[in-house]
Amino acid sequence: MMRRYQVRFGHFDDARREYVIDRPDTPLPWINYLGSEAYFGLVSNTAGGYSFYRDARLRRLTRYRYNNAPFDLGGRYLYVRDDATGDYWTPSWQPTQRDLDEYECRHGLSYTTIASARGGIRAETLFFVPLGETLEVWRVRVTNERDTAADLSLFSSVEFCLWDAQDDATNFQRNFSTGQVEVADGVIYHKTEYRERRDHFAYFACSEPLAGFDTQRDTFLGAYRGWDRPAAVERGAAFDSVAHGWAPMGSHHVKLALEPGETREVVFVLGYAENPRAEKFDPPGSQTLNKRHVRPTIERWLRPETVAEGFAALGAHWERLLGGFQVATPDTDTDRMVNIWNAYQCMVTFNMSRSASFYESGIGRGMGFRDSNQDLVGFVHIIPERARERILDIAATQMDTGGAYHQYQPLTKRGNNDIGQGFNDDPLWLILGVAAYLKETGDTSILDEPVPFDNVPGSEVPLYEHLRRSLNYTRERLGPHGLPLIGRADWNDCLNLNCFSDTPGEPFQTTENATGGSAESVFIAGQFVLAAKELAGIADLRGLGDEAAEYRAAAEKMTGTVTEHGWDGGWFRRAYDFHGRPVGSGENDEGQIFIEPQGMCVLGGVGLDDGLAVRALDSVAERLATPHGIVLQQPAYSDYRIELGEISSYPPGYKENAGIFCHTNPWIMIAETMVGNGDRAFDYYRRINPSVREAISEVHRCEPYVYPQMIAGRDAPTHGEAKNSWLTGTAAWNFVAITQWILGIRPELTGLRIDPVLPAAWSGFRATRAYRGATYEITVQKPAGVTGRVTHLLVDGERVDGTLLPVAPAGAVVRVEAVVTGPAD
Ligand code: BGC
Ligand code: IFM
Repeated sequence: MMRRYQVRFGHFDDARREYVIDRPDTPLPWINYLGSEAYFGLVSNTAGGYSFYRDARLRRLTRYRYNNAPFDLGGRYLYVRDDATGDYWTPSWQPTQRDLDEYECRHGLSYTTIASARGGIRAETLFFVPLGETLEVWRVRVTNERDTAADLSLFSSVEFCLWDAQDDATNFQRNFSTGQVEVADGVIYHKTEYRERRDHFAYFACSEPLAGFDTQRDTFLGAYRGWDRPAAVERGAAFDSVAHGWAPMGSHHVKLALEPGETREVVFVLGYAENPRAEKFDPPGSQTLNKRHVRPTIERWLRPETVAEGFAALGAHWERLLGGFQVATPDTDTDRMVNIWNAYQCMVTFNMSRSASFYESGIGRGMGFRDSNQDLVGFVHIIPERARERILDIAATQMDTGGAYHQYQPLTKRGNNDIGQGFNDDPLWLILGVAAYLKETGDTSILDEPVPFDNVPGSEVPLYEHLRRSLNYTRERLGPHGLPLIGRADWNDCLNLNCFSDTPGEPFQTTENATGGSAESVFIAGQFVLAAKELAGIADLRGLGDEAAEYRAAAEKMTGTVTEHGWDGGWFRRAYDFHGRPVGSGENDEGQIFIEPQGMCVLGGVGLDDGLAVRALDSVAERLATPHGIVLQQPAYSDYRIELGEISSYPPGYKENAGIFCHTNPWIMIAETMVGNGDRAFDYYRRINPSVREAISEVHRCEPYVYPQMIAGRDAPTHGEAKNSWLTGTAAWNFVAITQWILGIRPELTGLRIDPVLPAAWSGFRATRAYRGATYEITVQKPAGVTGRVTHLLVDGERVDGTLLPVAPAGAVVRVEAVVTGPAD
């Protein structure tokens, strides 16, 4: 299939909450995620992708090859063979790429279907992970649409990863000899390392009697062959191979004789199991797998009724999750992102942090301290109890100094030092994450939960004490201007300002000098002001009035410092480098203005009273905004500069060097609402909204249903091209920007506020919002052309002055009407 030039590669089916891809050769693999609790998988529109249990690095079930072409190669491939002619193909198009007469992939909420037809044989596969299970189901329906009978073969295939994906990708000399499988009653068990330190295995089962199986990849494929022409499929018979070392895989061969018009359903189940230590061997001392306890699960999920019920339960689950917040605005792109895709992406980022996508390897990173706190800001209203658990997990990795590991491993929940420590913004995000949780739930009991430092038993203190230490961490680390020390970096991982060297041209950076260096961050200053005010509100809730006043005073003082040393005349400076020179200043030849402090300082309230905020935001509009979104800084660095670090290592227009780093854009949207500019806020919102950008899919190239981390900036030859889709804080922050600030439905510590800042052209909107057990049916009216704010609410017909809703009893359904009044635009 040669690619035709075209703008779109599919369409949204909002009623079914699906994105429908109608040709397989999308500009890049367009993917989806399976699973939402412990067992996860990635699946592309051509069935590429892999699966893991809890931890993409330590419990990888199926193998993925990094930097492959295309980059989703390796997957859940099914092969259909017409046994009369020997013609064979993959209904997912990849990897055989044989022409298909029809093709349709539907990515839905935690499931994907791929349907296609060739030569009168239709195959439709549904992939999903049932709730509460550690397995995935593939339900394949094969239909003979010919007017003659068809003798077909169906082959499944997965390649097993040898569990620790890092080791699997590097330690071949060992791993070529460790692979072990067992085939019993038609089920393929992958049990490599079952005998040693771990006690787990994978199973791959099929609902039909088998004509054969394979478990050794190179037998199945044949020598010098790839997944596009496996020998077993080509000859129409499996080899019944049993892997001893090399590359264990799983393949079932099923024969299907279909009458004209007949459909057969075949179910495959791929799962993960652990044995209690005592039952490891069966009988004790032998090397036979104890598989008794998984047989009932396997048998249950191979039954079509169980699959149908499990899939219906998944749909009901998502209906419950999303039903608590739905909006109807004049803008379809807004509605579908808020109601479906943005919320869904928040859930995926919450589960994955930045670990596993087609841009993140799953072996490079665990859960980010900073990232995971921000992810829950967008997700907390969907499953507050999981947000609670996450907060406690994150806080338990914090040091008693208030400092943080930058990342922790999801399986062990222990901090890892892969990237190191000393990102000085990290601790403050914990305050912001906890504040978001409290605003949503009102559950102050979390503050008294005993939480250890660095997971050391016996070191437990109430969570509230962790928050105090987070704030103090910044206060104890101020630089020459009284601004917070940046450490290794702040939110911008690539701004490494303590990168100094005794030898010109030689980078020299150790954790010690990086954290102890003297470079300062105006971004952290803004974040500190925000966090100190949040913590003051939390202290008030605990009746600690004096402490709250002290935090407010600290916020005030830092505001003064920012105004004195962080203001450049038209915008907020970004930082001071190790040598005390400003970064993000008109004094610089490049990198004169950065987006992050303009957003974060205004979010903290800096500049709202004295007009600095408005001036900073005007500078953003003039210097940083492009039709594809707002770039991170300007002018881009044209060369590497040792005193700035990694940021200057990117070519101009990419990533942190003046790319459109989407995560930062919603901070500006929020800031614009704070100064009352709904038109600008919403305009910025639409510039990076993936649904809006669907119309330019051949430029944007990434999935049109989720946010990417980055869109190439104006200095890049590929301006407008997206990269790093899915795992980005953009998801959470855009959700917050549109729902809490533009639509203005904003949880606060004392209740829900309704304070929209809308585009002038809108004539209002409606929303349903579940909040602390009650449901609010909200109508906001606004004459088109008017700008302004809501001054009072009608709550079940009763007037309430201001914009804060009284908290209703759990179970209540409350009608809220709000009218925007103000000047004509
Ligand atoms: C940035 C990368 C950077 C990495 C270093 C990421 O968040 O986007 O550009 O190399 O962090 O930690
Ligand atoms: O802030 C970081 C984030 O933690 C990971 N992705 C890139 C961002 C900016 O550097």
